[in-house]
Amino acid sequence: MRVKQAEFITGATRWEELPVDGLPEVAFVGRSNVGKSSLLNELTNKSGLARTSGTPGKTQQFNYFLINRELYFVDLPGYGYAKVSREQREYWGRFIGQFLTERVPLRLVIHLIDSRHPPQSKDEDIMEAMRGNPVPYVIAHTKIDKLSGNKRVKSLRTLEKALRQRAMDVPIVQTSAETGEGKKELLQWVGMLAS
Ligand SMILES: Nc1nc2c(ncn2[C@@H]2O[C@H](COP(=O)(O)OP(=O)(O)OP(=O)(O)O)[C@@H](O)[C@H]2O)c(=O)[nH]1
Ligand SMILES: [Mg+2]
Repeated sequence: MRVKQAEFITGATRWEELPVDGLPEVAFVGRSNVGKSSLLNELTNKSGLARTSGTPGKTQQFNYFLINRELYFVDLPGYGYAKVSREQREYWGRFIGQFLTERVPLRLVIHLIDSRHPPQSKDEDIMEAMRGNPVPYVIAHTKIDKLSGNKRVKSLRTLEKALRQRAMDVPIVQTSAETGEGKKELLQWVGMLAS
């Protein structure tokens, strides 16, 4: 698919605030600072659309962006960031868990995992939430521009192993918001599964 138009619609902090128009939704989920907002900007060709930051914990809402007037990209708050208050973390943890399992218009979950590290326990929580979940699930292995040759292959193998241990067969796309690597492939998944 090609993104011709992208605009911010709303930021929700409670379930009651989520849109009720029923348009298909693509969720960007992952640990704080993994690059969710940056990847969303890259996919929409709009560098300032979603706010990004070097400081984790930037996104504190479910931010809805309407794409081509036909579906939403939803930029989720990062989970697992220690410096956000414990209540706040638990709140988002529950909200995200409920969203992944109960949100009716959800058509695709893009789980971002930092390619420089093996999956962390919070990543494994998301994998578990998606195991047996009928909603299509794709992993974006982010910041791949920071790895070269051998390290790229190694990190991919580590992730594949974590999935195999759960008997999960999940497409993995290596992405970079810096170089645009993986953009086309990820948008193909969106086009195929969500629109
Ligand atoms: N080198 C490199 N840096 C990236 C990439 N994607 C994001 N970053 C950097 O990583 C930091 C975090 O990016 P964000 O997009 O704000 O991350 P986020 O997942 O939205 O973070 P929260 O909203 O806090 O959960 C920023 O400093 C980005 O510039 C990438 O593909 N390559
Ligand atoms: Mg963000």
